[in-house]
Amino acid sequence: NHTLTEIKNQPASWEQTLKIVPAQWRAIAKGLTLSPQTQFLFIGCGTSFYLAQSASRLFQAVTGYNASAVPASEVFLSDSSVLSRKAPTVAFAISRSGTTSEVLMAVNHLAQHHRTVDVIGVTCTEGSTLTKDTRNHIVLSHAAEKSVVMTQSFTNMLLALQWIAADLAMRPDLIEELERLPELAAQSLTGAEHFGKTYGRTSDASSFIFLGLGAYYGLAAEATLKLKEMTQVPCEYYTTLEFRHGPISIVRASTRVIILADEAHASYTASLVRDVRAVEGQVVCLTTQSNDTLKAERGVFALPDGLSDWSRAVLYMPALHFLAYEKATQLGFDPDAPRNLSQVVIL
Ligand code: F1P
Repeated sequence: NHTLTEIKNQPASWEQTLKIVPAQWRAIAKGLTLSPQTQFLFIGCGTSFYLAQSASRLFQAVTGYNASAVPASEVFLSDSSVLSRKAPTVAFAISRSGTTSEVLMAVNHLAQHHRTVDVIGVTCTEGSTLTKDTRNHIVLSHAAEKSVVMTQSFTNMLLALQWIAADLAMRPDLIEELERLPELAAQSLTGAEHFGKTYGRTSDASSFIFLGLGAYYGLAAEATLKLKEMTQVPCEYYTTLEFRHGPISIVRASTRVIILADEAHASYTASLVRDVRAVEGQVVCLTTQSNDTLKAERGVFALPDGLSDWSRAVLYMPALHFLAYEKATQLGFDPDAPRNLSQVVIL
């Protein structure tokens, strides 16, 4: 069972990522010239696009550089709406396989039509086309997967990009927080699996909504994609408070709303929890142990305390991976063989 093994391997693979990324990044950083106008662009497809979304928000929040994310295809299909010819650009091209067509097409488009853009590949596959087509790349071979669905590759590539952001921002305090993640993930893994069993295997929910804001929006999107890939149950994601503006109309008693709750906005989250309950929806928050505002709302899965909202991001994912895995098991699907999917999509 590859998927389960890869979900459980995250504490160990995160540790390895934190060991190898500093040297890889420093070699790249030496050749980069950044100005206050530099903008960072994150591109990818599928899971790697959601990773790009989350990474761009984490990047801008801590470095102050303008950062954005687009699906890789838009770099060559909607070039002028994506790239500014006025601002110097550094692009991170993200792909586990390093062979997804749109990512390679975007990288080649940049090389031909935007020669001043510095492109940095981020992949789990040494020797892939992406590593051949980019002079600079971050390679996390230990986070590669046998499973079609991406689990540890997502969190490891995100963690690598967070480390890079913290380094660029000269924030040793955040680097220290990131270095605590493997141990915190190991300690909370049993709890994360229990979360998956409770809300995936034992619960009768037949549709799911994932909510997150800021950098957590990309995580909510990825949680949705995992569940969709492994189970095909109806599932959607929204940025947290937007859910009230229309989508809440789809909530029924069989709908499970899962909120990736940050510490900073607990009172807003608590009021949303009450709104969902008022329309008979089932709701659970993923938040920290000491979040008393949300604890009072019941239905809380407690993540370890002591980290900033910024550093905690990847810690939400194992519980959401287990949820998708356990729901697939409940419905009799093989999580290793998702319907209609293959490891790589080639155009
Ligand atoms: C991206 C991706 C996956 C998805 C599917 C096809 O792959 O879209 O997110 O699960 O299996 O490929 P990659 O570019 O990161 O290798």
